[in-house]
Amino acid sequence: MLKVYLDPCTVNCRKVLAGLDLMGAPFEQVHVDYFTGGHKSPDYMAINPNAALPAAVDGDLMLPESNAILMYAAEINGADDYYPRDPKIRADIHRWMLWEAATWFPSCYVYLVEYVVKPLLGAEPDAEVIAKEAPNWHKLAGILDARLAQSRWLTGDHVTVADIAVAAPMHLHPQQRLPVADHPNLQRWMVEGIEKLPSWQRTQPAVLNALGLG
Ligand SMILES: N[C@@H](CCC(=O)N[C@@H](CS)C(=O)NCC(=O)O)C(=O)O
Repeated sequence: MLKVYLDPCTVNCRKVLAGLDLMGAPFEQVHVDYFTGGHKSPDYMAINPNAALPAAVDGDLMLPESNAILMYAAEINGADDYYPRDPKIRADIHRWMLWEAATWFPSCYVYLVEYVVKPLLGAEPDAEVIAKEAPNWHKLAGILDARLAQSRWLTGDHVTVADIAVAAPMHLHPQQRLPVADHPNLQRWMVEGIEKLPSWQRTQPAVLNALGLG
């Protein structure tokens, strides 16, 4: 069975938990404590040399990268509803998941650090850091908003792993103070789509509890 090493409070771990839940994939969860640096231990780094969470193991396969884990889990579980085999839909899913990891996650992460992580550590958010990132965040959010003006979910009428991947970096959007209200289609998708999914709701308490926000 797929073994997944994670700490549910982090963005990319929550992504994997919500995605595996969505597709009903069986897995064994191994807790690696992010705040005490469990991801930097030699044992964990033998699995993921990037010293980042999450990672998965299936027999001799060691698989870092949250999006790669979701694609693999969908493949071995035949979760075609959430990772359709149609080449054009699949290409579109890959496009959004690659875009998420390369650009969307880093931008949303700036807000997460300033408005969630720093206050947790007793530090003040830096308004200048946010002001510097804001134009880039709005540019990216506008790309999502334009896409979501055309369909209910990112790649059409059905929710897929791409929706979960792109939603994860904004999973604490009220606390992150992400200005989602400026992008009505993005807001509708997040609040009335993603946040209504049972798999999303089931994986929210662990995040809030771990961060003391519950
Ligand atoms: N592209 C990677 C990013 C993984 C990542 O950056 N994970 C964060 C937690 S969300 C982490 O463990 N960072 C290492 C650190 O903060 O020391 C993925 O999608 O899995």
